[in-house]
Amino acid sequence: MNPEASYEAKIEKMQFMTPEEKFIFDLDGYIVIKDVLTPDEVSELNAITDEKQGLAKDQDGYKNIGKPSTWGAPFQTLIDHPKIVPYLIELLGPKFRIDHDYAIFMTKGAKRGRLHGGDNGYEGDHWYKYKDGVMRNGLTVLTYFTAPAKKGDGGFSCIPGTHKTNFLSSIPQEVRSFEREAHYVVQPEVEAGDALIFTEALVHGTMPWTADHQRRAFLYKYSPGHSSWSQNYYDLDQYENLTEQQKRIMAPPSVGRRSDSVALETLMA
Ligand SMILES: O=C(O)CCC(=O)C(=O)O
Repeated sequence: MNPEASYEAKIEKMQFMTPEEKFIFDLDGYIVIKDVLTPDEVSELNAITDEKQGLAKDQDGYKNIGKPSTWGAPFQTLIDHPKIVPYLIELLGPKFRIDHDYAIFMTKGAKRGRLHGGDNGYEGDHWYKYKDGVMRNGLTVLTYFTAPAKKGDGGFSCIPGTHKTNFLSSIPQEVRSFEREAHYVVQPEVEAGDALIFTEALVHGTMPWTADHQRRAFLYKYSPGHSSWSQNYYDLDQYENLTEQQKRIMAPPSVGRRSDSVALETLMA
């Protein structure tokens, strides 16, 4: 076969992220993508959320609910939202798969997870690599926001650049637990409709929520096609009208003859 005709050769020439976006992700280990969802999409997702979140156990203002992707078409679409797919291909490769998804809701005063993550060398799934112009990641999180997180509101926070740190074990415990503020811990600001992608190789966590409005974040987590963080794979029977592309993205991990998640014709359209 003419190697020029291969999928890899063709997509190598495509721009999935701008040079500046690649620079930012490589530098920081995360990137905020503005205005991924329209105001109408945000309203639709919030209306469904109002109904669904009542089912979850409230843990002192914190709720974690599994599989929002099963909450109907608007949430199913988030699996392969067209504005997000280019980032997934660039960061996880053409055979990326969805690993698991869940929602986080927090009300004022709610506290949760310490700073964690990072490529600690033994967990295996939290990694970031760069070679010859190509970035690749292990488990990678795409968070959609349907409520804003302004400066100081709390929620997602991280230590930019730690996906490449050589001093992971040197982060003080009181910084990890948010008991001591440190200038190198940041809480990225987002608006409703924005999305944020980060590699689990980045040190990250959940700052206490301080805003009057509820935090609403939907975490769709992806792996390269050959790996899985979760012990469980997607049950397609829980979904209606899945597209062939979504079925490929939801397939269990594999290596040999795995289909590309997004067909070349779709990319070139
Ligand atoms: O968005 C957040 O609150 C952080 C989520 C988190 O810690 C994770 O995905 O491992």
